[in-house]
Amino acid sequence: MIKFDDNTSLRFASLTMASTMQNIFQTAKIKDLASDTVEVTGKTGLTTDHGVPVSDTDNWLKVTNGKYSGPSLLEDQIAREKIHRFDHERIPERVVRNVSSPPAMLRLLTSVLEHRRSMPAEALRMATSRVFDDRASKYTLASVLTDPNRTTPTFVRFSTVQGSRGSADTVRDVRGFATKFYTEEGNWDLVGNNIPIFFIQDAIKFPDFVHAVKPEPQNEVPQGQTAHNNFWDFVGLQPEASHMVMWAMSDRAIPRSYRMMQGFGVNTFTLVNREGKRFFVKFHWIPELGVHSLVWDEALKIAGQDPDFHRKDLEEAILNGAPPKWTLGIQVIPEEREHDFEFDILDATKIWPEELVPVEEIGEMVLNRPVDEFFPETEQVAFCTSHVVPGIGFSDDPLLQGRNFSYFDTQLSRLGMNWEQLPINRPVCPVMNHNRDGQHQTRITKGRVNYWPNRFEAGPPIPQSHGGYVEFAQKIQGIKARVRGEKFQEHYNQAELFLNSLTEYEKNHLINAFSFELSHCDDAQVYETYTKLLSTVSLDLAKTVAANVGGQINESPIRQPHGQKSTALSQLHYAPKKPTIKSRRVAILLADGFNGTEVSMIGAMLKASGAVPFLIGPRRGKIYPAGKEVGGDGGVVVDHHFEGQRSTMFDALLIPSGKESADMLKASGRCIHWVREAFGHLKAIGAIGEGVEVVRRALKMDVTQLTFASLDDNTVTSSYGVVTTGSYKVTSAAADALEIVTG
Ligand code: HDE
Repeated sequence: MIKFDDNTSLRFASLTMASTMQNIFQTAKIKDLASDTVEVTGKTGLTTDHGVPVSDTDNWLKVTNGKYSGPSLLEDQIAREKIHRFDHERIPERVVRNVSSPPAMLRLLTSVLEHRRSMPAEALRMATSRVFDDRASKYTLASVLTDPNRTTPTFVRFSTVQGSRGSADTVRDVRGFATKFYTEEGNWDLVGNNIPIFFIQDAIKFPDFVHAVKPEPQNEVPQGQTAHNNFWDFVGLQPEASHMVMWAMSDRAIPRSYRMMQGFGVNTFTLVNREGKRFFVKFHWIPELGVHSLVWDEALKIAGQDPDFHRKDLEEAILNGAPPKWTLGIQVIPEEREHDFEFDILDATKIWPEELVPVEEIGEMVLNRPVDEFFPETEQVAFCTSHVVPGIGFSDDPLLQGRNFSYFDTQLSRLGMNWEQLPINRPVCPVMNHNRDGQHQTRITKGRVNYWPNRFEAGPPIPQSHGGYVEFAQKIQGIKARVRGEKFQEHYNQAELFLNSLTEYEKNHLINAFSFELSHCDDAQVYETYTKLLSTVSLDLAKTVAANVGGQINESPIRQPHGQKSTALSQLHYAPKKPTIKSRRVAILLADGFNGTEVSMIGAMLKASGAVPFLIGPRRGKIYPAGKEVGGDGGVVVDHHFEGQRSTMFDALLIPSGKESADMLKASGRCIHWVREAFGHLKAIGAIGEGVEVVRRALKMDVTQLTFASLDDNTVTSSYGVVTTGSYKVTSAAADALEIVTG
């Protein structure tokens, strides 16, 4: 950490503050980043990059006669430095995955979490991770997966794939779920997705796939979606993509939140235990809040209304004391069982059905700290699948083998040489080797040698007995050829398995997604080829989609359906064990004359249960409860105007009692639209007293036979998610009701 003497001038005040803040950093990575962290405050004085105080930031040095400006001088090193820095602010975008979350640190295990809410804000900067116990030690010697007494700081970056930087969050797309664990044995990067499989089997196809999915070369459209000729052309001619296309057209591709999606390492990795025995492994992240999605109409609207929805959602939850949490699971297959399955366990277009290989839960992580600055952290973080630690290794999965080359390679063009030394990328454990020099070398290594062996015995290799990484001695035999394994040739069974495992409404969403996307293709050859291919997955599905989009089917598909299901494929399987409204956004719609006591009690109750209530009114300013004079004392300041936020931004809607308020809401077209839209998007709706009439007015146009569930007769469930009561009486019942309908 930089130290300054007592005479430090004003300009160093913030640096010194950052230095004292170090005391509150508790994890190794936070401490490490602290040495590069400064804070800009009102007291901060400006300096050049080389530390010279700057007295004028507004006027380039000129030759002047006092009256006219005169020519600017090249001599002005302050101006030139400022422009030079500006000229080089941008770095190349990632070739894929440009829309990303403000990532965060995380930790594993609950014990600390329960104390977290009462901690001061700074405590949120602590990020640690732990496993439950040493149950995974039968599979691996990796301490990060087996040592319950250790905490591991971790960095997470969520992303979309198709769109360029700045495109909307809620588009239909696969989400990236990339984690970097700063372990005591070096960095381990688990670079995953929210879908357990991938479009292709062999890394050599990746550039073709990415070219096809990205905006088309002749006009650079579309942005943020796969609904175009080239994508469907490619996947129609590449049957190995069939399974992944089913997932991409399902609700998984429009998550409600990054906090409510699973994560998967996708590729098959290996674990090695202390006895030298090897296992194949797939990694899973299971969200505490369950797996939830938007409905398509909602996703489309949010993309326009709040394109940064997912990133803001993540930050809001962390800052509101509801840090998202995932359980870490592993599926493990011992080496000798590698060939026991119908599919090849090294084929990344296949899942390992949980009925065959159960998920073992070994730890958890909590994402509890947003980054301080986007660029140096989120943008400069560089993940590499090749970053593994002792006890974790690779398999011959041909997608993984290629990824191991690609990530390392891509960082060079994005970040330049020595990118591992950037603060967000460097490990917390010591780094010492004889690699030297190159652009952006920041490490200064003392001593006379930069080679091994040397006469000082400085920087020797670390033997396996002392923790050195040793590759598993895998037996290999064969010929050199461009091939894939035999079982890699089957592409449809698991696509059908996925379809069979969905609920009816999930299937309907899938049909609508196919219909939307293929309708956007204007080349008949493209959509006809795809609907024909779909016949092999499911004739029924193909018929429905083909009828919608004008495609063709194959009446005699090349495969007999197997009819099997796997329970863990429907999102319903991941509903939280106990429904919760924690971190859910609840809009309370009100106008002058609302029931003040009721609203303040409900607001308090919602906050107590971890939800985030928002007051929405006809004006952003004070709104007055019944009995208070408008413009006088005692109003409440609402959070948003009806127009400023839409129902799409919220999970639930509540309309309190109060005659005047309800009359106003009933007469407002915008409010009626709020209720109707919330209903159409399957949001929970609650109404009290006169507020019930607002809901009835809004919904009678849609639903003639709608029967609301009413709290008055203790009925709290409704297939429509609408709950009403004559008056606000029992707060706990209301809480339960909201909890049920929102959960
Ligand atoms: Fe990536 N992928 N990928 N990928 N990928 C990149 O690396 C690549 C694949 C994934 O937040 C790039 O740093 C190849 C599967 C994520 O910074 C690049 C292949 C999965 C991220 C790259 C794949 C992923 C990337 C671009 C086929 C799920 C964002 C920028 C063999 C398990 C990481 C970068 C972040 C990013 C290559 C397939 C996940 C070019 C060659 C499968 C989450 O290196």
